[in-house]
Amino acid sequence: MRKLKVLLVNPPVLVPKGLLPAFPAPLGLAHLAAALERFDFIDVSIYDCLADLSIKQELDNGMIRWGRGSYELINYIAQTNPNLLGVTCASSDQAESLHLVTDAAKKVAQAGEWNLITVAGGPHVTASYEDIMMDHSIDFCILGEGEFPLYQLCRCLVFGEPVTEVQGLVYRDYSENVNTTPMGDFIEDLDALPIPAYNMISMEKYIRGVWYGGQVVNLPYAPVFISRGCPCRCIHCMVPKIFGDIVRHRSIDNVVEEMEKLAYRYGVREFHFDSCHLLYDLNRAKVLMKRIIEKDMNISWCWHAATVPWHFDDELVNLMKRSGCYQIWLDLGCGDQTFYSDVLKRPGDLESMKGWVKKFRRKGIQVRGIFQLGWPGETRASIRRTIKFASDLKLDEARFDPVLPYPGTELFDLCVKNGYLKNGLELVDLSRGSAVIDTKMFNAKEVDWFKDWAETSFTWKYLMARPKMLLQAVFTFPISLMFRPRAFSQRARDIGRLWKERVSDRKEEF
Ligand code: B12
Ligand code: SF4
Repeated sequence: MRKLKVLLVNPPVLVPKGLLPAFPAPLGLAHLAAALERFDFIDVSIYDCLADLSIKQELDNGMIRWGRGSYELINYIAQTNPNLLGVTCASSDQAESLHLVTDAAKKVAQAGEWNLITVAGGPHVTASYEDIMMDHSIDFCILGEGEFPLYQLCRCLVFGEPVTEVQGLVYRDYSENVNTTPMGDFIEDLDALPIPAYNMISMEKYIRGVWYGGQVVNLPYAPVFISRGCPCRCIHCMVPKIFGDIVRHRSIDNVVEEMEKLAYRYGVREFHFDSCHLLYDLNRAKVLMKRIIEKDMNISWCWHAATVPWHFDDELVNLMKRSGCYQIWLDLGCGDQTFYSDVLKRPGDLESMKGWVKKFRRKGIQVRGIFQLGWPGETRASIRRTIKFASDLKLDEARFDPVLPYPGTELFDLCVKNGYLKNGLELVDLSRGSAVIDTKMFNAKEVDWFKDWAETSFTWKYLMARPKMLLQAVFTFPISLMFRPRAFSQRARDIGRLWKERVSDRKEEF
């Protein structure tokens, strides 16, 4: 039987000049490859453009493209002659790289006169497939969870089955109209999925944390997924669109088996749980932690996506510590309960977090906070409440980011509907770290200013609550000044603004 050659591509990444790329393993592709590998009629491999970050290209728009580009892709595709090329697009700010890959691929295939089918998938594709299909170098888009539809599409190409049977497929009909087939059921039993094909990506580099911006205390590290889907409706998130609105968990045995394999094969000593749902079901979480302790796995782990304050209890905090947890990231978005529940539509009680942060920190688990500023409908008062809340939480660190509307989210639709993206939105601007939304209350520039203000204000309160560190800062400040005059003038300006803001705050009535 003829085998279908499938090449899955992890595209190069665009990063603003001056910043280093921080891109972790392409888990989506590793999942897809593992799922396809099981079928005799498919020969699947992954081409990871990020396997070589010594290749860089400076672009006119102030971005650097890191990783293998068109030239390397063209050579590789010409040598391997795949029948189907699948490209992932993890986030919308990287859309340009998706088109770069499919464009290069189609050109080689046309020159070599062989028929190459290109398929795009991933979060951005699920969000913006109509725009994506305007590019004729892309034949199909697959929406949401990709394992089953991609397998179905491979069957169509080999056995001549009709593509209209493939679930969640976007295709052009004979009149060039773009059509979509209904998305089918999600994979109910996640244990039925094989362990991701780590052997097909540059795992040795990813686990060393070389391209990862987060903190790792115990290299090598690896991310592990415990669930898919979410019943919540947070306005900034499109997870329910990708994986559905019911949480599907992997069994604890299955999760632990993957962790053990990663530890055995790659010497992984630290695990990152990047799912909002690690503590969604308290009992399951406890069983996982007990298992790690019983097996004496001797690992460290952190929870990166604590977007929602699910219920905690004292036993859980103990188990977290004993099983190796050293850090959690609380990505709460804002610190104003009414705004948090009514506008951001997030579940949970923010006030309860104060006590829990204390308990986590007492146990030696660091708590970092991430907040976003400039939500539509947010007022100066709610921003101030967020900053106060962040300080009151007594976090180890807080980060304040501008709110960014990613296509596919309710937030994006809201911004478009109300004309909050006044200057239009270049997708690449979502990666620059600056605000892009002009709400009724503030323009994007003001939001960037609030971000500086929030950071300065938090640092100030943080130091005031820690006299030892304040003293240290007073001594090291003059020295750091000599080396970082620009940083100093920036901070001095922030403090000036902060002072002005405090004065004008008193005059304001909310
Ligand atoms: C872990 C995570 C991160 C990690 C690692 C990201 C990574 N690239 O691996 C970190 C913290 C670094 C991160 C950063 C960011 N992230 Co993030 N992240 C996630 C998270 C929680 C899981 C991603 C993951 O590994 N999923 C597991 C794999 C198996 O799923 P998957 O990649 O989606 O692949 C499946 C399908 O999408 C599909 N598929 C994927 N590729 C392909 C290709 C083909 C050909 C086919 C057919 C199918 C297909 O099939 C796969 C298997 O079912 C998701 C939310 C979520 N739960 O999915 C957000 C998410 C992907 N992130 C998001 C965003 C916005 C970002 C940031 C831009 C945030 C920021 N402002 O900095 C950055 C950008 C980083 C980047 N360019 O990748 C958004 C993307 C939304 C959008 N429209 O762009 C998501 C969806 C969360 C949200 N808010 O809705 N992120
Ligand atoms: S942010 Fe987390 S809790 Fe909210 S919808 Fe997304 S996955 Fe669900």
